[in-house]
Amino acid sequence: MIYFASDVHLGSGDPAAARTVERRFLAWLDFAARDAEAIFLVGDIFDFWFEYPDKAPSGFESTLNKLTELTDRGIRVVFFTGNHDMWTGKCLADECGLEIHTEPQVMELHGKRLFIAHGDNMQIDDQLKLRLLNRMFRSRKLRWLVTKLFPYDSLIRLGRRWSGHSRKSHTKEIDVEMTRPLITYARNYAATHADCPVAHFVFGHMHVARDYHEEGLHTVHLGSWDKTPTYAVLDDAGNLTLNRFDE
Ligand SMILES: [Mn+2]
Repeated sequence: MIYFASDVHLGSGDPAAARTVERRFLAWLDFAARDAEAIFLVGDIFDFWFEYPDKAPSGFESTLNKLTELTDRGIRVVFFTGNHDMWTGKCLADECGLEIHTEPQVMELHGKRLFIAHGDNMQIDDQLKLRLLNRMFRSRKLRWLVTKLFPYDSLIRLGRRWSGHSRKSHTKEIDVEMTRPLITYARNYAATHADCPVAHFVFGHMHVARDYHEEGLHTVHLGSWDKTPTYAVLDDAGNLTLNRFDE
């Protein structure tokens, strides 16, 4: 079995809320690990993650220990960066053993082709501001400069404030229609890659759980974890389903 989750946003909200979500996520990792060959974390697992060359954010020790335990046991854990946690470094990759991807990937899993992406940098060709932000956030030079200009603690403080603000401005109007640009993206992708068809598209980012089917297209949108945790599972026959996690 292969499991998928996104948008856990660990560390967001007040400490009690953050602890509840982390406890839930740890319970889900244990649940998935019972029969998982692989666990895909499809972006925004952390509400704000920024690694300096020699320093990683504190407060996520339970999660990091659990992820390390899983990779030590031989479970493949694949981490797609989201717009809140794209600044990964050796802590997640080397110490926890995660396989990191910063771009959408097409992978063959259980005999099916899957297109997997967080979903934050897609269908934005006509949105100049988002395109600029996307380039800025992904710039290696700028990241290097930030680590020189800002002491670690002040960057983390700033980042957490930005994350909270960004999330609030997004959660106001959550509705299922927000998945439409990603469905359009998938439809276009399918039309231009008819020679090697994708069986399932997996996206996060919109914080709406949706299992969408139309003729020749299947997209799964992983929801956020603040209220109703959802995850997807790919069974050995290559069927992908969206589920709700009840502890
Ligand atoms: Mn998110």
